[in-house]
Amino acid sequence: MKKLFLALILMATAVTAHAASTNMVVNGSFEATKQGNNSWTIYKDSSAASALPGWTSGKLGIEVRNNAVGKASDGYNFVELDTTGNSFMSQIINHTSSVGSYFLTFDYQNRSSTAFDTNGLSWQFGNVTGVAPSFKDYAWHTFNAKVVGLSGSTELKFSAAGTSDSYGSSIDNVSVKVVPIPGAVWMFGSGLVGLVAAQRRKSNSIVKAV
Ligand SMILES: [Ca+2]
Ligand SMILES: [Ca+2]
Repeated sequence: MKKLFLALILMATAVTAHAASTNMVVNGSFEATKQGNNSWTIYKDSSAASALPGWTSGKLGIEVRNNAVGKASDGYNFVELDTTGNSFMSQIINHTSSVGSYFLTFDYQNRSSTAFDTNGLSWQFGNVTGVAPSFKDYAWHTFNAKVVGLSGSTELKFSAAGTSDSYGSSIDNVSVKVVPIPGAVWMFGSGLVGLVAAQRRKSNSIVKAV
């Protein structure tokens, strides 16, 4: 019985940890598109065939690059939102909750060999907005934000900022994950303790009946 109890607790811990580590963003690393090495393409919502999976684009589309003017921070592809001018991309994140907390994370990089003021990025998740810091280098930086109090489905949106001139910053590795609730594993474990105890009482009563 002790082995069964330990196995159930380990299973509960694994299930909770998996829920907390699941990325709620579809195609957050932009790898769903087979973009040729050292190439780029602008994707728009005008038809399903030219849309970027998971994302809604602004009128000027979303530019996907593979090893072109920089390298991805995760996988092969990354995106730029100053395509032929400043554009945006958005996605509805489902199954968010007003009682939950969420970590938004993404990687941001100034476009190499361009003036810093031609780059820039703003983001919005629910009613929370932010601007990526103006890093004075051309390296990838990871940006984090903790967001609380969301409704059942929440829009995540990134918009190009800075000068609208077709040269913009790079984005990759976008994720939204549930912030683990302290004690959630304990509560789940406590429930299993009760379940195991009930099974033990039931077994004893059966033994006595026999
Ligand atoms: Ca990527
Ligand atoms: Ca620009």
